[in-house]
Amino acid sequence: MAGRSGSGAKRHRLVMLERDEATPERIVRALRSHGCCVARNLVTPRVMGRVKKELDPWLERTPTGEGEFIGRFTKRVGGLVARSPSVGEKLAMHPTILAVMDAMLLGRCHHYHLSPTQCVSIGPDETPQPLHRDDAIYPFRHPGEPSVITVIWAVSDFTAENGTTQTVPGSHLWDDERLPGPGDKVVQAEMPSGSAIIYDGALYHGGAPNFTDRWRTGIILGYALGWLRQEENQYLACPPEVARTLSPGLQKLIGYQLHAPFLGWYEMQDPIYALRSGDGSMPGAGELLDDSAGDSALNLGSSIKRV
Ligand SMILES: O=C(O)CCC(=O)C(=O)O
Ligand SMILES: [Fe+2]
Repeated sequence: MAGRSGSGAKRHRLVMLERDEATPERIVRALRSHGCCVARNLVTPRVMGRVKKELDPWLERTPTGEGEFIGRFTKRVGGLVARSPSVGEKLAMHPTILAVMDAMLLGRCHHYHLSPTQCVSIGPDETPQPLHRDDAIYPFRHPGEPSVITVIWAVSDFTAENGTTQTVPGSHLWDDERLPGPGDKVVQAEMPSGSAIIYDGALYHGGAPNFTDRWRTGIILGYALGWLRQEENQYLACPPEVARTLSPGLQKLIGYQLHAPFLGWYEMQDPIYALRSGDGSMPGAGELLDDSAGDSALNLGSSIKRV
């Protein structure tokens, strides 16, 4: 595909934008060219302070994991929309982030949805996480149009010493055979608390080793095409009784929304029905076909691996 077929002579980099420069247009340009972009200080210390307060009790009661990929000195807490109102309403629904997702994902779906939500707290002595692609959970060939865009929010400062996310700029353009090697430039996403790194799910990246005696805490929020299965099961993480308390936009973002023409129905209704009903009455089947579905340009055939 033109523009995504190789690294060429271009020097790839991790684009860093200050809050006032971090317009959706500039972030999208960086994502298309380099696969990654840092928006510094995108939310205020007050917002991140609230996020931290809501998540600390969950981190305290969560043990470290056990595995090369997930780490042995790293804590991971999911279900963040249910567990932290500020993560849902202030980070997942951040207007700049949503505008970026509109531009990056709406060409191939009628709406996108939140896929994984995970707080990742990397402890002292943690070793590097293997470099990987977040979109490897889906059987698409690379290079191709993005199916996943990930945002990692810095709750604590991210530094070169404490395990910041590391990236291989330009690697979103690589094919499926090429893997990161010694000749590839790995760039650390150093950024203060309240910043976010946004990257194409095809970009090679991973958590870095933590050489300090403090925890590095970040929040992964992935957004995926609305017709793909979400990485984290949002209906278990956020069942109707919890989802009912969220704003309508966030309810839709986590998946309580029909994808045209009729994907994801419940009782033959748009799944938002599950949040609005509750008196025990049965609905008649609804006519779910959406007229706009006919013109959807979901041109998938050549980009899906044979399965
Ligand atoms: O914590 C990080 O910096 C990266 C984590 C990550 O990429 C992952 O777990 O998929
Ligand atoms: Fe990742």
